[in-house]
Amino acid sequence: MTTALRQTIFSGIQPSGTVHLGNDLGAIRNYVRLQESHDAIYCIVDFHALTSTHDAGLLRSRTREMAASLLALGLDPDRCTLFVQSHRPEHTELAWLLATVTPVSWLERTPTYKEKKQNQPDDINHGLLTYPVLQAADIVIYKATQVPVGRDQAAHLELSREIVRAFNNRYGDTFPEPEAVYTDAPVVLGTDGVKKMSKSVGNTIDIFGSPELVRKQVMSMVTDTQRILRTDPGRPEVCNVCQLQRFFGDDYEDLWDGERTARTGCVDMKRLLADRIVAHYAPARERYDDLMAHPGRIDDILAAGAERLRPRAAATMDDVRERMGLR
Ligand code: AQP
Repeated sequence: MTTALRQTIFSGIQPSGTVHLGNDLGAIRNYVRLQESHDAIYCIVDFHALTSTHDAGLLRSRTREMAASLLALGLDPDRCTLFVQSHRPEHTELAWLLATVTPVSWLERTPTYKEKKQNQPDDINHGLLTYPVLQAADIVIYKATQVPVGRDQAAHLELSREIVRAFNNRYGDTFPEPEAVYTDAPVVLGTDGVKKMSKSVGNTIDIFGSPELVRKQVMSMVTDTQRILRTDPGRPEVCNVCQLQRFFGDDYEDLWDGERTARTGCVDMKRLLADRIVAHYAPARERYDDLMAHPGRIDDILAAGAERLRPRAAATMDDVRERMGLR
């Protein structure tokens, strides 16, 4: 793998066990695409997950499951580096150093922090507040310039850029300002058709779930709420099922036409979408099952990824410690 002339990209994903359609269409598709052209580094962010997952066994198994999911969806350890955040502890050291240039007010205004405060009122731990600082450290420790993410991460990315600016202002030009890279589905709506597809909302389509589960989730999707009768014309622009058809076949315009003219009904469209999603992810599901039957293979890939990054993380930390007077 020639990385010298390639731009570095970095993205992290939480070890939440199940990958949903929003993760794939909003981010993972870009991970797979960009590993061909970039020095691509992908990280399973278990330190971040500790802000809401407190069961050690669960975190361990979810970390492996997330690795298997990413590999099954197309990440190739010969084309990218896949590793686990806690296997490169330099991330947390850098996060502390970046925290010293980050005003608390920047963190308190982060939308995800405000959301989490509402979602887990009994567990507003310090990690939730400083999450974006660790995220900035994850990205800049490898001097990544681009970050493939869904649009829900836009505020965090902007904060990473501000933190980089603050650090560079104080200690001299050290880190590039990272930019977000979006897919053509930067925000995938959930089955409720209103909120972003999200595990904590419970509106997901679980792409590695059983075909029965995927069908059930798709059939529960809210469509065009103004289309009451089967004979009413549909509005594909506002129907989430129609929107998702764009990613599973080349005939979506034809399908949309069927909706507009009431040639097809919402139930027909949902059945078709469910069949297509199940068929599309069937090969990945098989690869996932195969990987999970050989956990040693997954662990070896993750260990090799962390090891490959050791000299890069060390070089950045040497430079940063020098600049900050820690020698
Ligand atoms: N609905 C979405 N549309 C587009 N992109 C999305 N991403 C997540 N949901 C959508 C992107 O997927 C990547 C991994 O995100 P994460 O680690 O934050 O994943 P998550 O925990 O699975 O996201 P959830 O479901 O929204 O988690 P909760 O509910 O726990 O907060 C990121 O690039 C993200 O933008």
